[in-house]
Amino acid sequence: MRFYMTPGSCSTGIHLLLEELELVFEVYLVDLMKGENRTPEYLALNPKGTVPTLVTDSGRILTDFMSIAWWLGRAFSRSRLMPLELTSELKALEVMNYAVNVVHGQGYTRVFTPQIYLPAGGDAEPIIQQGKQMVSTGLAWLERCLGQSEYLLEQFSIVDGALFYVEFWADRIGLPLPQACAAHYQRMLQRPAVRRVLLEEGYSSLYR
Ligand SMILES: N[C@@H](CCC(=O)N[C@@H](CS)C(=O)NCC(=O)O)C(=O)O
Repeated sequence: MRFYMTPGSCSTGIHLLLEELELVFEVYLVDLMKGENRTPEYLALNPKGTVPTLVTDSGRILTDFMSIAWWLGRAFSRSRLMPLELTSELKALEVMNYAVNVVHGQGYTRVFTPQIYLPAGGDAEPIIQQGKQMVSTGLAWLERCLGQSEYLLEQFSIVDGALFYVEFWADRIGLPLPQACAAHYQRMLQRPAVRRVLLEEGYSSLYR
């Protein structure tokens, strides 16, 4: 398996699922700052120019967080990272979609890349603030989904990978996490696979 990732990006959520599943995979680092996601070679693999990308052992190319997470859950179902019955499956889709496409895709994208929402030379600050507001609203909804539970579904699952990375980014930019998300984030940080991933990706400061 070949895994294309950027440390500290949304691919961290997939990286931790790969580690939780104890899979053997080769890592290919994609430096977004250097535009390595826009090279002809990378675009031939993933025309969207995004990370994560996963190339399975059978050569299937997966290029989207939810599809990769879903495939991992299904392909390695004995590890039980995948919801088993319809109600949990629907919750998994709803929560993952919201974390990935709303909190990340609409909120954090404004915080990290405000320029894509602005005419050249425009003031980035209002866009960043709007993004932070969207993230906070989104996290409040995710907190309601968590309720009093340790994980989003009955047990740790692929969905926690998505929630983790939007919590991790809030921590990185100093945005307060709602109480249940803060507890979930801490719980995730203590998981051996998550710890391994964060140390590998250069975040040892989280464990000091
Ligand atoms: N919806 C995509 C979003 C992936 C995404 O936006 N990844 C970011 C890194 S967190 C990226 O590759 N950005 C580079 C770009 O869009 O040019 C997914 O689920 O994988």
